[in-house]
Amino acid sequence: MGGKKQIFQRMQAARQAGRKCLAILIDPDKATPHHLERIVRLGVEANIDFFFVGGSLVVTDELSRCLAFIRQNCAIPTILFPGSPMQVDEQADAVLFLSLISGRNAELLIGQQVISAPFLHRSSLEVVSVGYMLVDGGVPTTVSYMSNTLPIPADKPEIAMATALAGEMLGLKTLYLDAGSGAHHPVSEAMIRKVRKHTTVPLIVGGGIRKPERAWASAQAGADVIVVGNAVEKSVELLTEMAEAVHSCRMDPFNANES
Ligand code: 1GP
Repeated sequence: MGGKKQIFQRMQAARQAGRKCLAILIDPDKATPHHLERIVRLGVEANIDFFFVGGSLVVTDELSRCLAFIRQNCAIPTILFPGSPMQVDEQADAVLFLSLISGRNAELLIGQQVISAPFLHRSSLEVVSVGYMLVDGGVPTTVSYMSNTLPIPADKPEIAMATALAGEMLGLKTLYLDAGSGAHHPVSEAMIRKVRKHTTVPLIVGGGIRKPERAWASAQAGADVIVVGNAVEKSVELLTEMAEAVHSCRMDPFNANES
């Protein structure tokens, strides 16, 4: 195990330096070859940090084609963001090994992980464990339906904080606050700030981030990795502005927990 691109170390180093990362989420079912070609080209130009690849419900076999294209055309690290244990492909550099700690569905807390662990152990993929927290984004998303769990209420930062703390205490290497793809409301700055203040591992934030200003504000509030999917799917040019916004944000690593 342990991919050559050392994804976790990159996230951790960015956090320690106060540098912010942009991850573009690609849903293989929606990415046409033309779209993919443009995303990869703009991603290279804008020097984005990661491609997340996956979806809650990947219904075609496009995953492999999508990963092969990215790999052949750029050196940007690709990270699987799997909606099910079936979405494992060694063409990626790493896999987010998600435990849905905001929910009480045992299958998604530990069940699916038990099924996929032996496969991942034998694979070349770097396994990055994630305390995955679904936050109410004002609309039922595919992931809330598919996971059959209740999201954390948007106006309860203290629940997110306690959940995140428990995740870190259990040894999960990263945390992910997700309002879900296509959320009406992204995770609030107050919630991001609260989680940031009480935890020390890299913090990933996504769901419903449509504007560069919002990406910047989420990074400024304490997110280390900003994830954008839908907005760039709809308008690829936005990728450049998103990267500028996220990369222009700096956080004093020594005072990061005070933000
Ligand atoms: C969803 O955080 C990601 O899991 C991205 O969401 O597609 O709304 O940007 P969007």
